[in-house]
Amino acid sequence: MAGEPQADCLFCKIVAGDVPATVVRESETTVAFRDINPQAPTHVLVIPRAHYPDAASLAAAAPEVAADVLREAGAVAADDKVEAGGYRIVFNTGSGAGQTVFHAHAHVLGGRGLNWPPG
Ligand code: DGP
Repeated sequence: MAGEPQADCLFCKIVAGDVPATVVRESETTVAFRDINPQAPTHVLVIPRAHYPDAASLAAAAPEVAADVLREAGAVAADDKVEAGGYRIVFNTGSGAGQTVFHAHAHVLGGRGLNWPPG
């Protein structure tokens, strides 16, 4: 069921503390941690504590939590002091777009020049 922890979900395991991660921020509804394979000097994932498979399903089921994810993404950029240089918030949605973990997450990327369009 949407929102319920999934036994086979890596990010649910990070939320539960069963898989270690470098957590940089926590809120009542979200956890932010550094990506294991960083693509920029700042590369942090912000996830809802509850399980939703992607950003669209999160926004449909729990729009207030989707807003929390965005607010925390901005806070990560401020904490890492990458606001001034510009940063990117990315939600890969679907395997064709590069989504590999099907627990909604925002990538926060910054600290280097970011090209457009992305690859
Ligand atoms: P995506 O491809 O958009 O689904 O992004 C998933 C990201 O998750 C990818 O950038 C790598 C990251 N990732 C995968 N496994 C782990 C892990 O065990 N720990 C951490 N911190 N990040 C992970």
